Amino acid sequence: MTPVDPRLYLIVDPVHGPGDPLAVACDAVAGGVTAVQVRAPAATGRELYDGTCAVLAALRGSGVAVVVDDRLDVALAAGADGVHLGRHDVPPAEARRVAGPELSIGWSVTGPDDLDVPSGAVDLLGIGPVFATATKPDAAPATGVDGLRRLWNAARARGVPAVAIGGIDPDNAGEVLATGVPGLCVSSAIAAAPDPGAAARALRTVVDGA
Ligand code: TZP
Repeated sequence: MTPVDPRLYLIVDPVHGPGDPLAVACDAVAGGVTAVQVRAPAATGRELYDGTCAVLAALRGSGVAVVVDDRLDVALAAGADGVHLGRHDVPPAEARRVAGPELSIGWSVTGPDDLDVPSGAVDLLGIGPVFATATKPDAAPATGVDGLRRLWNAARARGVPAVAIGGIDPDNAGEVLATGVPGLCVSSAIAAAPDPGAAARALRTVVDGA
C-alpha cells in the first residue's frame, strides 16, 4: 500500500463532484497533490466503490495514496490505501482490528473531545473545519486559525501527523501552515478551480515554502 503523504491532500467526489473528477485528480497530482481522498456523501456504496476503483486506476503508478471517506468496507473492497473516519463511522480501533496495520486510518478532529482516540488506532488527523465551507454543509463550527493552533498543539504530542481542513485556499494557506500543522486538505480550492493543476501548483508552492 502507498503511504499517505499529508502535505497537500485533495478531496474529490467522483460521483457528484465538479468538473471531471478523474481529470481533476490527475491534473492535481501532476500539480503537486500528495494524497487523494474519495468522498461522495450522497453516493450509494456501489457508486463510491466504482468511483474509488476509477480513481485508483487513474493514479496507479503515481505514488499518491488513495483514501476513502467514511466507509471501511468500501476502502477494503476497492483496495484503497486508507480510510478516513469520523464520529459517525466505524470506531478507529475496530477499523484497525479489521484492517490491520497497513491501511492508513484518518480521523476527524473538530474539537478537544475528538483527541480522545486510542493510540495506534489512527495514522492521520484531519483538524477543522478551520474556515466556513460550502463543501460540507453539516460540518462542525469553524475553529478559526487560533482554534486550529490549539488543537494541533494538543495533538502533536501523540506523534500522529495532521492536515488542516475546511475553506483553505492559496490566500489563507500561509497563515494555516504558520500554526505548524504538517499538511493542508482542500477540496473546492482545487476541484472547483478553472484549472485544477494550476491551483494545486499554487498551493504546493505555499506548502513547500512553509
Ligand atoms: N470536513 C471538514 S471541512 C470539509 C470536510 C470534508 C470540506 C472541505 O472542503 P473545502 O472545499 O476545501 O472547504
